Amino acid sequence: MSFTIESARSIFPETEVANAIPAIVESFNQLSAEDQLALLWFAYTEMGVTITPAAMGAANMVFAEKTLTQIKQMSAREQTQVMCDLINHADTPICRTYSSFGTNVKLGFWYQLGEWMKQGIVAPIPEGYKLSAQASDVLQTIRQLEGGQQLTVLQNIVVNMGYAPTVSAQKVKEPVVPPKDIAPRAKVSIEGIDNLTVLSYMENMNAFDFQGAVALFAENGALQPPFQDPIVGQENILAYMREECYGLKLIPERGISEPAEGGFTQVKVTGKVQTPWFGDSVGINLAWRFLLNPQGKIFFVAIDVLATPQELLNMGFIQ
Ligand code: 45D
Repeated sequence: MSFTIESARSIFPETEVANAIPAIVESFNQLSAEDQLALLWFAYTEMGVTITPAAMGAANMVFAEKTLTQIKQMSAREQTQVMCDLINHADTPICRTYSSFGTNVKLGFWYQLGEWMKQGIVAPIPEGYKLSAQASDVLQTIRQLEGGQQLTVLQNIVVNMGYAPTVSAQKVKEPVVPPKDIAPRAKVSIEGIDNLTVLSYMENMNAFDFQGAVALFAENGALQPPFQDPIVGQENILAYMREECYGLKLIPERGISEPAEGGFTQVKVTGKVQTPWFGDSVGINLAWRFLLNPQGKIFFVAIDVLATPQELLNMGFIQ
């Protein structure tokens, strides 16, 4: 019997994933737009982590400049309306434009609005705004998450705003910026792992050498980001990496490698990832679950946000 992508998804089934995240996003989405806007404001300003302004350089903010200028020139009422429209997935030109942005441009867009809200250039959350009881509950649950999981919630919410008429709405492809400064290559070592494919994967990702990283995949291999369906095929994975992975720093710590059926090898690595938005002030605890084919190519890799820091040590041994 050989693996399919579907069956590969359940390797290392004892891995405990932070399922609180999609659950929170789900209850967040049930709230009124005003509550969502205010809750995000409270969560974001309370987090106390500051965005590295350098990250704005990494995002291709030119795509959002026209829309941002347009919003800046609106009346306070119109500005609030635009923000509620984005939350409500309304069919407006701005919501359509927003949906065409890549993840980092969406984050940069809200970062800019947030700065303008602080400066009074964009309508702030009304002073003394009182969240509904449900919204207070959601905020309380977010407060109890660890920093990396809070960021994942915010990112998830921001990515899903706007209006995309069909699933395959044409994305404005972020131009393939020739590898910015290809980060200097550094050797990676992972306790318990000497598999060259896995080590090169980490090294290539950290060097933003996405061609190199994708060449490690089987032609029909797949990469499954946290809480998403697998992205299948080298070409799709490359496009995804170019859009989402500049500036990420992968910090694998330890792992386990074992034979699987049909000559495949399964490798689980745990560690952290840092996002360019927050630099080394926040690490997200992750697992990479690799399934390598008999030729040593990546048939499947899942990236999971871990439920607890203890999961960093969970290699699946019977305790
Ligand atoms: O609505 O190996 C206001 C892959 C109020 C690739 C606001 C990976 C109003 C393969 C405050 C203005 C990528 C899968 C909003 C690895 C309002 C691979 C603003 C994993 C919204 C390792 C809010 C990488 C703002 C991972 C500005 C897991 C919020 C990366 C900003 C994870 C939030 C990265 C920001 C994460 C969140 C980044 C900047 C979780 C950034 C999160």
